[in-house]
Amino acid sequence: MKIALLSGVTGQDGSYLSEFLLSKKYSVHGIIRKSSSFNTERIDHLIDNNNFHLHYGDLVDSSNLEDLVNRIQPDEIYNLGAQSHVKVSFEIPEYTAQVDALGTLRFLNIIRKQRKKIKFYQASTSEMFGNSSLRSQDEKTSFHPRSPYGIAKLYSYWVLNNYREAYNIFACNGILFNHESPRRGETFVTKKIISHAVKLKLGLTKKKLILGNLNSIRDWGYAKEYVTAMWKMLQQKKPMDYVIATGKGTTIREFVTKTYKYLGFNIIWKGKELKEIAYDSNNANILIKIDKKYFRPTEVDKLIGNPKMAKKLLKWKSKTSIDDLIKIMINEELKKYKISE
Ligand code: NAP
Ligand code: F7E
Repeated sequence: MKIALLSGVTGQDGSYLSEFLLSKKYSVHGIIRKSSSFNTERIDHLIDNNNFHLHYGDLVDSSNLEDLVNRIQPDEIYNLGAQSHVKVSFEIPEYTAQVDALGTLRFLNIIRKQRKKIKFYQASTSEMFGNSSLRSQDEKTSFHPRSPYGIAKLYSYWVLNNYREAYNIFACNGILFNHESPRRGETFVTKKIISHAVKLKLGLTKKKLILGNLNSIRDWGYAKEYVTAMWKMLQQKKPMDYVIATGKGTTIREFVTKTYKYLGFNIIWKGKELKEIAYDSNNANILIKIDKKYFRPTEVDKLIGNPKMAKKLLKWKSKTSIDDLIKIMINEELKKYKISE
């Protein structure tokens, strides 16, 4: 039986990857942080599985990580733990670097010192590309990160490359573009829009949805599919870095329009920049407004990935369209209130 150790097991990707690895008959060990409130909602359904084990730990604590690797003796480590919010990284840049940059170095040093045959997956990100003038980004595109988050992740990308070359460690960067699901954190834009629109539809709120920059373009895929690519990378003969994306871009404005339309609202956009609003064509009620507090000091305007290499070498391809992803997220949200479309 193969053994996997995951950081970030309580997060969106950690929960899907755990399910996937358990289905492949792995023994799955997840690192959870001590929290003053419950943080295991996404993995509660796995806790009774005999092959699923949780351990307290933190990416800022080297001795803890070393102890876990020694005790568990994993075949594969998936480093998914991170302060993963781009806007928050402007407010806590030093902590973001501690976790997102040095956390990776800590794991790589443990592998270097102790057991070189452990395979290592690093959760890299399209945010490393920042503002790229290219139509789409692939493994050869140069980096220009635009946030402390993107910069911390770029450190991890490079240190992994260096350790792979210097010490022959089997390590891969999965350069994943945005991926969403019903398990997405509430403060990311897709989940924020869908949670609000569903409450509005059910008459549970009368409040307006307040958003930031509507013009940015993101390449949104389905998280459940993306975690399979992580595993595939570690099953190849040679360790490499791969872009994982759908290849299609959508603006935040288009995402809002699609979501509201699926729920039966016809919204009309009016005005520009901070004065832009969206109103309901049936009754002229204003549904969406803009507030500059949701803008970032530096924005990444457009990210669209080119997943050609993953398709060729990993035989991996995104299957869920943006419209289907919205439907999946809305229907799960409705289920919370025991209603489905
Ligand atoms: P997420 O839902 O925000 O989950 C982050 C996980 O990291 C949580 O389990 C969190 O624990 C844990 N964590 C935070 N700080 C930690 C620390 N100091 N020590 C140990 N664990 C810590 O993120 P996700 O969407 O699943 O993303 C997974 C990874 O992929 C992250 O590294 C993210 O940066 C990267 N990524 C995500 C996307 C995307 O679109 N989702 C795209 C590219 C890359 P708590 O539950 O206790 O907070
Ligand atoms: O923002 C705009 C915002 O926070 C997407 C993380 O998983 O993917 C994620 O980072 C866009 C940005 O995701 C609001 O300005 C407008 O242009 O959902 P987000 P992100 O920043 O793309 C990458 C690949 C990761 O690696 C990260 O870990 O939406 N936007 N209005 C807003 N964003 C938020 N959060 N809230 C708003 O109200």
